[in-house]
Amino acid sequence: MPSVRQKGVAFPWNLATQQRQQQRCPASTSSSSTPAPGQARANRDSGSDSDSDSIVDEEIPVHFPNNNTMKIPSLFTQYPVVRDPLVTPTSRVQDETIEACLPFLRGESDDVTTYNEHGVASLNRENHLPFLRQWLGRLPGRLMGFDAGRPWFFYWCLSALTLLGEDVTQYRADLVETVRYLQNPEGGFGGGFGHLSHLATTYAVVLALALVGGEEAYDVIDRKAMWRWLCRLKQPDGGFQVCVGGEEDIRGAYCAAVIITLLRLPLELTPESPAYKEDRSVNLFTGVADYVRRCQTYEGGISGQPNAEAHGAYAFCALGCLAILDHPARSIANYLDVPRLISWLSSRQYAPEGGFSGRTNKLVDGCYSHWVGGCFPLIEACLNGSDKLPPADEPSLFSREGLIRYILTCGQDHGRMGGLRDKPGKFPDAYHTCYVLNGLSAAQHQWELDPPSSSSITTTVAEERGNDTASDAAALSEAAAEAVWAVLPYLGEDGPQIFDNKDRIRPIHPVYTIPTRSVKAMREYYGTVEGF
Ligand code: FPP
Ligand code: ZN
Ligand code: K
Repeated sequence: MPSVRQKGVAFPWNLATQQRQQQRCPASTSSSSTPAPGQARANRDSGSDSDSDSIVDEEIPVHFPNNNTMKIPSLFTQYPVVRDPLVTPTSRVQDETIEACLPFLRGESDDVTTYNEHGVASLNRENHLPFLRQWLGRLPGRLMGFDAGRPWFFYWCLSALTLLGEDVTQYRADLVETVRYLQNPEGGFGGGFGHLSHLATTYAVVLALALVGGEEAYDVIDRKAMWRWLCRLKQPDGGFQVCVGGEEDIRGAYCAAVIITLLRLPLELTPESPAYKEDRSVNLFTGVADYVRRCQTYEGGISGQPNAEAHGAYAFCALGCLAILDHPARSIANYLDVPRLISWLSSRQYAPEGGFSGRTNKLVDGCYSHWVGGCFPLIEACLNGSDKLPPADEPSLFSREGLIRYILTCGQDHGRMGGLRDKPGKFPDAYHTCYVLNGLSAAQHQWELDPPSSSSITTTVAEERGNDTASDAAALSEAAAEAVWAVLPYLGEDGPQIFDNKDRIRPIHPVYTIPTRSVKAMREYYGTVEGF
């Protein structure tokens, strides 16, 4: 057995792990019972203090007592080979997280009823569905604290149900009657009845209405008031406040861009806008891309505001926003340092967990399956359409296998409760159910966006006039919204499909995070309504 102890340098973490594992697995030293799956795994239980030289697990597949061999690459079953030996509170919680995930990843968790031959659990669809439906019903009084975020529950649940293949048009009438009273006459939707309009809750309402679809849903939105309200939120530095007088951040910019293009609002500013200029040289999209650019940090990731800490949730907002303003091959390539962003995004994926963290030195969490995982289709569209950047030379820029393993083993409640979650030990909730499924969908599909056509009028216009007038900006974003994102199931060039076919969920639009047909139907409707 090879030893990694050379010239007096030891790797104490593996020793600690091994000792912890021995403590946790008394069965390995007793001959009384059949070992649980994985306990017969080579090397793992054989260590003793006298055997402390053999402290790195060998790459041996996990063997099972029933002669069934689960094919789990050792990358996902053991501690990373290279680690910083400095112990800090951060490294401790990281190790605790690995310990909590390993039984799930190794095919050993008693919570999981069925593991397939790849050591992957099946999607607990039959319990996720009622879990989601319950959050769309009447909620008990103790949940009153969520009042300010009610629209989020509509979007999270309707979106997750849609990903699972449910027809959500049955919720249309109830949704319309509920959100009608969240809308303010001065534009936008608040979280609860009588609440101030907020960009996040308005974004959630608009997406929820798009998901249920239909004229009744589209007609509930007062688009003219919405446009006036957005003009008041637009700031001279290019960004958007999230509510009148509130904070300005990149969520605001992304939510505004989504709302403007789904509702096909004009880009001209009202004189009430803090960004208004008499010469009309400023519109709703002026300076947005530059605002996003200022949010890229020294780490390569994106922060919520210029000069703050990079976080995965903001990376998605940044890329989504740029992909709305123009074709990602131009907007992302022109405004962000793409290689450094890819490096930062890649660093968010951890082994052995396989899932993503939201920021440097923090823990894996299922919701980043979307916030970080959802960045990759946009990055790929950028690379493949750009002649300034090299094409993505890998079939995938992240380990889809790792993400799928994390989601299906660690990221779901495997029991009757259903729902998806942050990590083992955490309770599932509607937010995580939505975004973990979004991430699963991103990992299971592959997107192709037509490259920008260099001969198109919009490109010429953008290059010649610097994309400053409202009509130029409108032409570019119009083309971006109409561009066809072709989707294929990702079959994997790096091995067999590790999940069961029945667990493939629906694809969603990589920018708008709702099905492409919902984006189309809503935009088509507002394109045909008389006047504005
Ligand atoms: C840190 O939480 C989280 C953030 C700084 C950003 C949260 C923002 C979003 C999830 C989405 C915003 C997007 C829209 C479209 C409204 P934490 O410290 O609890 O988590 P961490 O340890 O994983 O960073
Ligand atoms: Zn989370
Ligand atoms: K390219």
